[in-house]
Amino acid sequence: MSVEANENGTAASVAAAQYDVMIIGAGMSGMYQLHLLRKLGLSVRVFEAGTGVGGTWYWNRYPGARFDSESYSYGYSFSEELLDEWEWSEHFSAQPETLRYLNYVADKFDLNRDIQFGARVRAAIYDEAETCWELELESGERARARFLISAIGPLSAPTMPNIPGVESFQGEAFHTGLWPHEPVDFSGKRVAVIGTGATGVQTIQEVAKTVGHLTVFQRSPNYCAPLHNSPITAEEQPKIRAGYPETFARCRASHGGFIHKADHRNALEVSAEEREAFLEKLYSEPGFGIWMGNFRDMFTDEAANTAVSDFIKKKIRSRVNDPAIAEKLIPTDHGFGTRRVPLETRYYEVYNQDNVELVDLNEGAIEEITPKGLRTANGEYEFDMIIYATGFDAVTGAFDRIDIRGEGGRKLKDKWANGPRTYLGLQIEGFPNLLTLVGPHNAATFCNIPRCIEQNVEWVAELFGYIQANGITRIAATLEAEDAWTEHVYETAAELLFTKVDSWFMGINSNIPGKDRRTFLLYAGGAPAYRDRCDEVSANGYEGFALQKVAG
Ligand code: NA7
Repeated sequence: MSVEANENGTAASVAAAQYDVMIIGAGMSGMYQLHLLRKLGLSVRVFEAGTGVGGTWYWNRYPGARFDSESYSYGYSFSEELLDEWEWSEHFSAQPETLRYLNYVADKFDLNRDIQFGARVRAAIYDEAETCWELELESGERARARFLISAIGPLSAPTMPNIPGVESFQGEAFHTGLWPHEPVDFSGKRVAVIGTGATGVQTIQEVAKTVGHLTVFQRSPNYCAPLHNSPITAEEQPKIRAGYPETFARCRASHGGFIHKADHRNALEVSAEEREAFLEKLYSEPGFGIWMGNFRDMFTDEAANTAVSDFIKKKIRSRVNDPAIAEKLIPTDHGFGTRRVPLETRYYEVYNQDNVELVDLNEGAIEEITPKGLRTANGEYEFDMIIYATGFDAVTGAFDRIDIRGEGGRKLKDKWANGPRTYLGLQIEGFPNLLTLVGPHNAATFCNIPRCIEQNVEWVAELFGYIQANGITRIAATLEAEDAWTEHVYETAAELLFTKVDSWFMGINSNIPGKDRRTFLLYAGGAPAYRDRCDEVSANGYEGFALQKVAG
C-alpha cells in the first residue's frame, strides 16, 4: 500500500497499481519491449526517470554527442514502414536528430500512453507469497506486476570524480551524461574538460570551436581514429532505403552487430607494405572499420596489436604539431582497440590551437576542485566552467542504484559483490520473474547496440508468448545454468587483450570504492553465437530456466 494525498490534501491509503509487466526505462530497449508486449495483450507500464523517451539519447545532450555507428545501421529494423518513413541526415547522426527519431518512434507506435515519466525507481522487491514484483518510486508511489523487466542501459549511471571540493565550484559545472536541456554557451569562456574517453573526445572537439580558452585534464589517453562523417545526399537516400535488408543481414552476420566485419587475415602474415596499405585504407574510411574490420588477431595477439597500435601512434604524431604534446596523447599502457575506441573529427588538431592546453594528470593529479577552478599538484587553474566527462558506473551501476531484492530478501548488490552472475545476461538466479535487457554478461553491450537490443527484446517477447500459452507464472534461472553461463563468459573473454587492460568493460571505475578489480562485464563471444545460444535455449523449452505454474 502507498500513501497519497486525497482531494482534501489529507493522506489516504491507496493500493499499488497492478500490471502484468513493469519495465524500468524508456530508452531503445524499453520502448521496443513495451511495443511487443502490448501486442500480446499484456498490460504494461514503463517507469522512466526522464521527462521523455530516448534513454542514452535523452540524457547525453552534451555538445558533439553523436553515433559511432552508421545511422542506417543503428535505427530500429523491426518496422518496414518506419524504415521507409525516416531519413537520417548524416552518416553518423548527432544526438538531437537521434532523440527526434526516438520521439517519432514513440509517437508512431503510441508508446507514451503507457510510460510514466519523471518516475525514478528507488526499489524493486520480489514478493514470494504473491509471485510478483513491487516497485517503489522515489515519489513513494508503488506499483506491482507479475513480471519485471529492467531496460536501464549499460551506461546510465554517471559518475563524478571523487575529488574533494566538487560542490564548492562557483562557476558552471556539468556532467556530460546529465547535460541540461537548455543551450550552453562556451564563447569567450575559460572551460575545463576532465576526462578523455569517447565522450570527452566528442565534447572537446566541439567545445574547442567556440571556447575562449580550453584546458583538457587527461589521466589516460585513448587511441582515437577518424569518424569521417558526412551528410547523406539526396542520391544516397534511396540507396540506403533499398539497401536495408543487406545492411541488417551484414550486421546480423558480424561479431559485433556492425556493418564492419573483421578481416580474415592475421596482421603479421602480410608484408609490411600490405599491412600499411590496409591500415591506411581503414584509417581513411568512415566509422568503426578500423576497430571492427581490422586484422582478425588484433584483439588476441600482442604482436599483431602492436603493429596496429604503431600505425595509429604514427598518425597521432603526424597530426599534432608539438611533439611533446603528441607523446602525451599516445597511450602507453594498452594497445589499440583494447579499450573503447573514440571516433573523432579533428580531435588531435584541437591541440594545435593556441587557446587549448593539455594537462597530463600523470605529472600531477587534481587535488581539489576549488570555488574558482581546480588545483593540481603543480598549480592552480581558474575557470568559468568545468565539464566532467568522467564516465559511468558501467553495466552494473544502474542496477546498484536501485534497491533490488529477490527471494529471501537477498540484495542483488550483495549477490554481485564479486562481479555479476547471470544466465544469458537476461536472468539472475534468486530473482525470479525479473528479466534484464542488455544486462551484464549479455552480448548487447559489446554490440552495435540496437541490433542486439532487438534480439534481446524479441527473445523476451517470445518467452512471454510461451508463458501466456502455457499458463506459466514463475520463471527462474537455475543456479547450474547461471554458473555455466558465467563460466562461459569468462572463458570466452580469457584470451582477449581487453581483459588485461583497465577500462569500463572490465568494471574499473576509480571513482567508486571497490571497483578497482578487473571483472569482465560484457559477453565477448559475439552477437551471432549469443543469438544462437538464446535460440537453442528457447527451442529446448527454455532449458536452464525453471518454469512453474504457481497460484497467487
Ligand atoms: P569513459 O570511457 O569511462 O571515460 C572517462 C574519462 O574520465 C577517462 O578518461 C577517465 O580517465 C577520466 N576520469 C574519470 N575519473 C577521473 C578523475 N577522478 N580524475 C581524472 N580523470 C578522470 O567514459 P565516457 O563517458 O567517455 O565513455 C563511456 C562510454 O559511453 C563510451 O565507451 C561509449 O561507449 C559511450 P581514466 O581512463 O580512468 O584514467
